[in-house]
Formats: sequence, structure tokens, C-alpha cells
Amino acid sequence: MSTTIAAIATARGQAALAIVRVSGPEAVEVVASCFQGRDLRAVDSHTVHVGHLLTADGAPIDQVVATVYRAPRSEITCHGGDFAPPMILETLVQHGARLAQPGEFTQRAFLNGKLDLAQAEAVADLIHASSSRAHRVSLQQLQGRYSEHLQHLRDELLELCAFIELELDFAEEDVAFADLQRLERLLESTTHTLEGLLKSYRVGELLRDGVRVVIGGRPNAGKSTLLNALVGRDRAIVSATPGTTRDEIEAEAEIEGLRFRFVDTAGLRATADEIEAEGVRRARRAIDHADVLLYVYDLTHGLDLDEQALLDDVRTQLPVLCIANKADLLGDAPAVPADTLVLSAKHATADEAMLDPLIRILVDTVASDLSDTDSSAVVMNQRHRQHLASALDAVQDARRGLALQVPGDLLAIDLRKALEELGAITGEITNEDVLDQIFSRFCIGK
Ligand SMILES: Nc1nc2c(ncn2[C@@H]2O[C@H](COP(=O)(O)OP(=O)(O)OP(=O)(O)O)[C@@H](O)[C@H]2O)c(=O)[nH]1
Ligand SMILES: [Mg+2]
Repeated sequence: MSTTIAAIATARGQAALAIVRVSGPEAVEVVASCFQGRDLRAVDSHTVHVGHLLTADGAPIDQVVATVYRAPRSEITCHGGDFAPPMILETLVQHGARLAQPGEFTQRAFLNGKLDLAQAEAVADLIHASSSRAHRVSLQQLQGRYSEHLQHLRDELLELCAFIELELDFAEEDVAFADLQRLERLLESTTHTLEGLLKSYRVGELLRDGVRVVIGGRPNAGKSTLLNALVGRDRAIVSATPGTTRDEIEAEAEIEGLRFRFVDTAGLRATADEIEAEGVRRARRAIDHADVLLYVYDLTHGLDLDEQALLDDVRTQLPVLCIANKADLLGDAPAVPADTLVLSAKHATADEAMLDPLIRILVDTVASDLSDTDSSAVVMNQRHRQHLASALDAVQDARRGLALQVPGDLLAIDLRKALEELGAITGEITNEDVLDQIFSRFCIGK
């Protein structure tokens, strides 16, 4: 905590501007000693100053804007590119700063009580956000709304603990019935809140990792054609030869603020070709790991019994949408089951609007999860999920204990355990290893 750290906060490469951050007790002194302009030691907090940054030998590196905060910390805005930012950083190190570790600035903000741990983690999520919805959720978490939900939960648990410790003593005959009812109600409400948060992790995963839509089907059904149409570019090889695609081919698209990861796969069939057989194995594995399966078949052939059996099996695991493709080859499309969409992937390549019904269904398939969830209470982080699950276990133990009329102080032990689990999320209770692991996910300069 006592050292002064420095790092380039912006991405490398050609850019109009770059920012070098300095933080720690000597932050202002270090910058002032290589800054030509006003004496930064004498300026007010939250002020900006134009000047020149000089090397230790007094040679100018760049014209810069220095921002001074009496936290103390400072930010130097210089010109971007491959030279000025690293030279400025080197000069700051020569004047006594140390290179910052990944996440060290945010870690300091956490240790200084400016952010709780869940908010600090939201900073990393914000940096890694790859769709506008994921961005919105991490921003809300950074602003502390998620922590407010946890705080509310903590308050509920504290109230329960106090109540149990003060009031509940089954050994005395006169435990008021109203008290018991109130206790049960509180435990039930806490269970409900915890279950809601845990359920939201599914949405959190979809936001964080994108929605994995696997395109499967028999060879030549038009899977690769559909992939190309969906992502609007010629990503996968399309040919009239069955068995063209072997490897999984992934391409992304942002649709309605969500990131979709479409995965094209090898056509499913028994084959003596060793390489194609490996492709088919990979296709099966990809289907098992999908969030949604788009099953493409040739409308002129229909679905055979093996395919129907496969689909029945997959439907028990995940949502399946069937695409009856090559509709252009049939004048009148035959009747198809309800979860099947008639399409001509080949023509959709030129006419995107033809994909609208497909996209609508895809978005709806995942959006029902999304719209049921308050986006400020989405659990995006596996660490949080584990602590919430343990908290729920502890609350369930307390509920069982209450039903068995175990003594109040034993119930209180379960509830204290739940409180500890929540405290670990916001960082009230943590150890150094956990902190190191969390902040090492960050990039340098954050
Ligand atoms: N008429 C018509 N032809 C299509 C349509 N979609 C795809 N095709 C054709 O069907 C053939 C196979 O298309 P692909 O997209 O390569 O099929 P695939 O399912 O990826 O095949 P594999 O990679 O071998 O498993 C190509 O000649 C495509 O031009 C369609 O909607 N209508
Ligand atoms: Mg293909």
C-alpha cells in the first residue's frame, strides 16, 4: 500500500491520446519532478494542467495534460502511439514509481473502501463485456445496485439472527406462535431471494459468454449456408459435396444487444472416412454443449427416424429449433411441426429479412430468461454463485432446524454461516489469496 505505482491505462498502439496513471503517497511528487509547467505540488485537488513531460536528463518527451487528485494520485494524458506513453512510464519509474500489477489500482480502491469487491469485479466485467446487455449489467453492478441487493439480503439475515438469539428458546414453553410464523416467513423470503439470485446465473452466463447456438444436421442440409447468412459474411465453405464441413466453425453476431456465437458443424452421418468421423464426433459434442440447437434438414428429404430420435433426446437437454431448408425447391411447402421453420438459407444470404422469423424465435428462446430477471440482480460471476449456493444451503439447514425445533443458538450458527458467505462476495470477509486471484483477472493499468 505504501509504494507509488504507475501504468499505462490505455490500449497499446496508434491513438490520438493515451493515459498514464500514477497512484500512491508520492504520486504527485513523482509527476511534479518530471513535469515542466506549474508546480504540481502546489495545485489544488481535481485540477488539470498543461505542460511538458521531461526525461530524467531534462529532454522533452511530449506535451501532456496532468490531472492531480489529492488522493493522492495523478493521470497524465499524453499523445498515443508506441513511444510517448512507454517513455513517460519509464521516466516515472526513474523518479521513484513502481510498475503496477494487473488490477492494482482497483485493488487499492477496494482496500481504501471506495468500492466493494463485487463492484471491483464489475470493473473487470465491464472491460470484458462484449455485448451491450452485458455492458449494461456490469455498469449497474459497478454503480453498486447489485451490492444493494446483497446488503438487503444481509439485513434480512441479521434481523433473523437477532430475532432468533433474543427470542427463540424452545426450552421455555411459551414460544409465541406468531413469532414462529414470522420466523418461518423471514426464512422463506430469504430462501426466495437467494434462489432468484442463483437462477439469474444462467442469464449471467449468457450475457458473459454469449449464447452458443450450434447448427447441426445431416450432410448437405445447408448448415454452412445458414451460418453465412446469419453472420452476414462468407465464413464457412459451402459446396454441393456432402461432408464438406469437418471442424467446428464459429462466428459471432450481436443481435438485440446479445452476443450470439453460432457454431457450424460437420453433417451427422455414419462414415468410413476417419477425418469426417472425427468431425461427426465433434459435432455431437458441440450439440451437447450448446445453449440452443438449430437443426437444419432438407425439406425435400424430410427427417428420418434416427434424426427424430436424436432430436427427442436433445430436446430433453436444451431448446431445439428445426429449420426445414431448401423451401425454394418445393412449390408448396408441406405441413411441418410447430417448432419447425420453413426457410431457404440460400436465398436468405441475399435477403436478410428472410431470417427475421428465425432471429425472433432465437432471441425469444433466451429472452424469456432475460426478461424474468432484474438486470441489476444478475449474478455474472462463478465465485459469487458458489457463495450464494453455500448461503442457500445454510438457510435451508436453518429452516429444517426450525421445523425440528432445535435450540435457537444452533439456528443462529447456520444463519451466521449464510452471512459469512454473503460477506465473502462483497469482500467484508476475504483472504489475500482470494484477492490476488480476483485482481489478477484485470489488465494492467486498471
Ligand atoms: N436450393 C437450395 N440449395 C441450398 C439451400 N441451402 C443450401 N443449399 C445448397 O446445398 C448444398 C450444401 O450446402 P451447405 O451449406 O454446404 O450444406 P452443409 O449442411 O453445410 O453440408 P456439410 O458441410 O457437407 O455437412 C450447397 O450446394 C448449397 O448451395 C437452399 O436453401 N436452397
Ligand atoms: Mg457445411
